[in-house]
Amino acid sequence: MQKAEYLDLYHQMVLIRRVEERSAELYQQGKIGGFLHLYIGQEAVSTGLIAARQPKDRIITAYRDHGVAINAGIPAKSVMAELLGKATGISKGKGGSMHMADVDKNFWGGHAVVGAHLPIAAGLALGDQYQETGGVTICMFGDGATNIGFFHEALNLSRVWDLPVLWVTENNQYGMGTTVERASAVSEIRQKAEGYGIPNARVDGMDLMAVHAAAEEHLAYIREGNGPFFLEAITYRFRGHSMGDPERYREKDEIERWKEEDPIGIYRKYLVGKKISTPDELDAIDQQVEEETQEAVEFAESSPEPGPEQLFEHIYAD
Ligand SMILES: Cc1ncc(C[n+]2csc(CCOP(=O)(O)OP(=O)(O)O)c2C)c(N)n1
Ligand SMILES: [Mg+2]
Repeated sequence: MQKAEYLDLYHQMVLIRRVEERSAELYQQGKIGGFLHLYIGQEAVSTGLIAARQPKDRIITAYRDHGVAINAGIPAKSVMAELLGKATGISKGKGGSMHMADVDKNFWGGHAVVGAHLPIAAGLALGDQYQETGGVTICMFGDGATNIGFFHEALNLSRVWDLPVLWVTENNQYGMGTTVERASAVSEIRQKAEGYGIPNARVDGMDLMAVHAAAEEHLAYIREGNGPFFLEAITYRFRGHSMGDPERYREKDEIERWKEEDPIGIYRKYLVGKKISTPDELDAIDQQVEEETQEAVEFAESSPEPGPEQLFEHIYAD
């Protein structure tokens, strides 16, 4: 990668972090309705994956999707406006936190029902295979989603039909307040791919460069026509499951230990250690992100809400 690309990835991770910190404040002020699931702590996973994709590769994820939207190239102001339910939002203010999407950027959402987007990913990949586009579908989902029937149906078919899908489980150790060990028969989630004959690997999801290298390798493998690959990214969410989670299921010490592995901190050290950048240069990016986030908040707050006539728009395809 060129220096500008390294810095762009830093910019993306810091932007996700700041946009989400600000959205947590706006939520507490009652300006965001519904659920709000923050990606803070997990930024390196989608940043690394999406940096390795080609524009023809599709992305689909669950409800922890604000960061994924930013990585997919959706401007912070469109994400923020969507969070506030404004007409200028990426889903015209009718999707909200869990339903960010932009097909022009090959970002297929944002899905609220746990595991439900995995069969959709298989369908997208089937379309690409049929039309010989050479595109790969990158499908991200939580550890909890791997206990759901959809997961097993989708993985099975992806092998039967050798679909071009990169399955990525973000093992953040919990499904809401339940530890992986309490809900999953195997705690090394990638083992579940073995049952469907899908090659698999684990990666440190706090290390952007490790995720990026893994994504490049596995996307190339899939593109060669080998069928699906399964990647387990080991990660952690620093905030509650969603806003208002009392977090009685985990110790403060555990959160603090994981914060020492902050993906942004690790990447800063990498950039400075490898002499790709300097602390001053990175601080300047932090400042730029601060301004960009402030502009996004102002844009969202001053945007109009969708009118009542919008209730009947975008329900059926023409
Ligand atoms: C089918 C279904 N069952 C239950 C829920 C409620 N629910 C929302 S998030 C969640 C936990 C999912 O955990 P995981 O897949 O690990 O994702 P994470 O929140 O950790 O990113 C549950 C059970 C839901 N949205 N859909
Ligand atoms: Mg989880």
